[in-house]
Formats: sequence, C-alpha cells, structure tokens
Amino acid sequence: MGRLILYSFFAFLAGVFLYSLFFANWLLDFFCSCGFRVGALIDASNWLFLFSVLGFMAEFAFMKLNEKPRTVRQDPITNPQISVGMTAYNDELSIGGAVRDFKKMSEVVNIVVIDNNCVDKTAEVARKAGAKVVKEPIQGYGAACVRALKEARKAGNLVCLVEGDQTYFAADIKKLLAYIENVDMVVGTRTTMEIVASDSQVTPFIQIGNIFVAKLIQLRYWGKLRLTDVGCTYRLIRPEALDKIIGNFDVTGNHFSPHMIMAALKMGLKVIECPIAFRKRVGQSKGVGNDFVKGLVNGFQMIFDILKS
Ligand SMILES: Nc1nc2c(ncn2[C@@H]2O[C@H](COP(=O)(O)OP(=O)(O)O)[C@@H](O)[C@H]2O)c(=O)[nH]1
Ligand SMILES: [Mg+2]
Repeated sequence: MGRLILYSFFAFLAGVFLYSLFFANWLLDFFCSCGFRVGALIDASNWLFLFSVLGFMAEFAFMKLNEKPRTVRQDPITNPQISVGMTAYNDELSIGGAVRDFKKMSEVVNIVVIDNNCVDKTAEVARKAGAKVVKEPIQGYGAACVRALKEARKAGNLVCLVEGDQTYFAADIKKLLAYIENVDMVVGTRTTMEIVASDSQVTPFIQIGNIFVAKLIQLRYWGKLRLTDVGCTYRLIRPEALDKIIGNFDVTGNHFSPHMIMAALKMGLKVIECPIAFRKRVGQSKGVGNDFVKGLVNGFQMIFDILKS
C-alpha cells in the first residue's frame, strides 16, 4: 500500500517536466522562431497526468476498502534506562564532549562509542570520557549506526542512537523519552528553526532536500507517519522493536537514517518525529555536512531506496 501513490506522484512530476519542455519550446518559437519540434511531448505529458490521477484514485479506493481502525497506545516507561550508541569516525575533537554530555543525564546507563576505523585518538578520548569503545571494521555511516544499535541493545531498557560530533544535545533525550510512551521509535527532526543554530549543517538546501525526500516516504507509507527530516541520526527505540528490524538493514552508507525508518514502518512499528535542537559540528564533517554535491548524491541514494522499498 502506498507504492502506487508514490509512482503516481513520479508520473505527475514527469508530466510536469515534459509539459514545461513543451512550454519552453513554445516560448522559443514565439520569441525567436527557433523552437525545437516537440509536439509529442504534450501527448506524453497528458498520458502521464492521466496515469497519475488514475493511480491516486485506485490507491485511495484500495486504502478505503482496507481501512483499519487506528489505535493509540499509552505505555510509559516508568524507569528509563537508556543505552546510547554513538557513531564516530576520526572524531577526536568532539567525542569527549559528546560522551560527557550524555553521561550527565540520569536516564543514561550505558554509552558505547563505535570506532569506525579511526586513525586518530577517538578511541582513547572516548574511553577517558567514560564510554565503552567497540571497533566496527565495515566502513560507512550506516555500518557504524547498525553496530551502535546492536551494541547499545545489550544494556538498559531503551536504545538511543546518536552521533559523536556534538551536533545533538544530550538533554533532548527527555523530549524523545516523552514521545516514546505512544510509539516504538522516536526520531528527531531538525526543522524547528527556533532551535536549530544558523551556523549548523542545516542549510536551506539541506532542509528543502530533507523535506522533499521525507514527503516521498510519507507518500509511500501513506497515513503511517508525518515526516520532515531524513538526515537526523538522533533517535530512541524500544529494544523489542529494534529486535524486529535489526536483521533487515542492507545500507552501510550515508542514506541509512531513512532506511531504518522504512524498515520500522514495513514491520508495522509506530514511528513519530520530535523536534530537537541542533548546533554546529565540532571537528570536520565526514558525511554530507552542508556540501551541495554530497547532499544531492545522498538524496538520490535515498530516493532510490524509497522506490525499492
Ligand atoms: N560519513 C561517515 N560518517 C561516519 C563513518 N563512520 C562513522 N561515521 C560517523 O557518523 C556520523 C555522521 O558523520 P558526520 O561527519 O557527522 O556527517 P554529517 O552529519 O553529515 O556532517 C559521525 O558521527 C561520524 O563520525 C563513515 O564511514 N562515514
Ligand atoms: Mg553529523
């Protein structure tokens, strides 16, 4: 369910694109009589529009027929014991501060830093700050996240995933905790600009790209969640929910975050977003950061993953 909506939306976009080519041709013809001959474009775009309208209608009819009542769960965690998995890749400048920040939280019972083949002093600094350090030989943000989840799962009664780059605030764990009562997984969103620093990685381009990809997931999993950010690592998940999805990940690269959200939705888990604060990174970005080209490549990888899901 939802796949047809997604494909219909892409057919609509393709229709708009072809139609705009036709319009551009008309403008060229009008102003300089140098337009290219693209009469067939208008036919193709009309067919695409027709397909998208029929697709939307068919999907909505199917959804109406299969509609199930939505229940709300109220399952508070009275004695939260959070085990934090923290990713790190040559993050000696930030990892100490990040570990200390989380150690201050009374709900945090365990911190494990994933050393993803670091060649600097990340492991040493992390250990000194009070974290357990585990080495992950498979290189990549996704591989580091999966290992962080697996290692953090070994302690406590809630699992938290976060980066060791000091962009996230440990105190926000209380916000995630408040939301977990009703769901299986809470994912941060960095779209509430009042609490997102202007010198952080969230540039207008990254924000628009994030929202666009997030809305594609929302189309694909229609009615299951509201999503606005696909690049936020900070999340809290119930261990029993994690057990249902931990074997289903096959992304080791930078597009892991939405991959995990979709894995949860596919298993029928309830996922919710929660606004969190975000600040400038300490040390150099190894991921997308605010790099336009890397952001674009990462966005296409995410879209491909959504189409596959
Ligand atoms: N990009 C990337 N990040 C990794 C890798 N291994 C671990 N990480 C960690 O994953 C997080 C994301 O990377 P980061 O540099 O913050 O990317 P950004 O958030 O896009 O700037 C950081 O905590 C990294 O240290 C890797 O191979 N590539
Ligand atoms: Mg980061």
